Amino acid sequence: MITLHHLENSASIRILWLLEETGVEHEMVMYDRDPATMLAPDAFKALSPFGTAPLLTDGDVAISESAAIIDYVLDRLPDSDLRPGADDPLRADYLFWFHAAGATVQPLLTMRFVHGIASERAPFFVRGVAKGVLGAVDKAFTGPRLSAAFTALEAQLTDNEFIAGDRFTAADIAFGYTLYMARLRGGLLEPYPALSGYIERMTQRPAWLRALERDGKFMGVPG
Ligand SMILES: N[C@@H](CCC(=O)N[C@@H](CS)C(=O)NCC(=O)O)C(=O)O
Repeated sequence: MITLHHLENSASIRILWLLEETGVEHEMVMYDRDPATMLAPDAFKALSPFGTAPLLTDGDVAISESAAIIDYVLDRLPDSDLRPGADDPLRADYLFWFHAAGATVQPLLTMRFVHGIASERAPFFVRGVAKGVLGAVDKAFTGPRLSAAFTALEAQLTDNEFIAGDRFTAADIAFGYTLYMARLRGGLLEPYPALSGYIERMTQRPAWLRALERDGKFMGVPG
């Protein structure tokens, strides 16, 4: 039996959403973050190869990394159309966007978020310097790359209802969470109407709403 070890306020919500979209049988165990560090608790870290969420176990298997878990779950569902196959016209777009979410856009957002916290928490006598250095990193690297990604996504979602084209795929699950967080933290999607509309549509999907309900407190949303 698959078990989702579900860390509060984390990318684990992606996997809960996937499990709700697919109806794959599973159990869920909830973990709160360590209140002092806001990291995963030791009991969770002991199970996870990198100590991070999402984490899924299946007998002796313990697998983390969102994209790996999505593939692991979809391997059990050969008839699912959530992962366009080799001959599917959506294949190339699917592969690109599915991997872009976790490999490029999410790390950029995380970097920006962590730099923001680092600036705020720096000792007051170096705070100005920290803000200056991290602000320069954002201006030269993180910001332009995020803008390029959001501009490409905006074009894709102006022409298509879903990330990979005309149907819902696992690329929407990968990006849906990432864009949800981009909207939540700092209103980054405001200049992008197609992206904003897209995330509105994604968050009305019954499976997303069921995932939120089961989580019960994701980013302050009551279940
Ligand atoms: N690339 C990884 C990112 C994993 C990651 O950074 N997870 C965060 C939550 S979104 C985490 O586990 N934080 C708690 C910790 O590091 O202890 C994935 O998508 O699975």
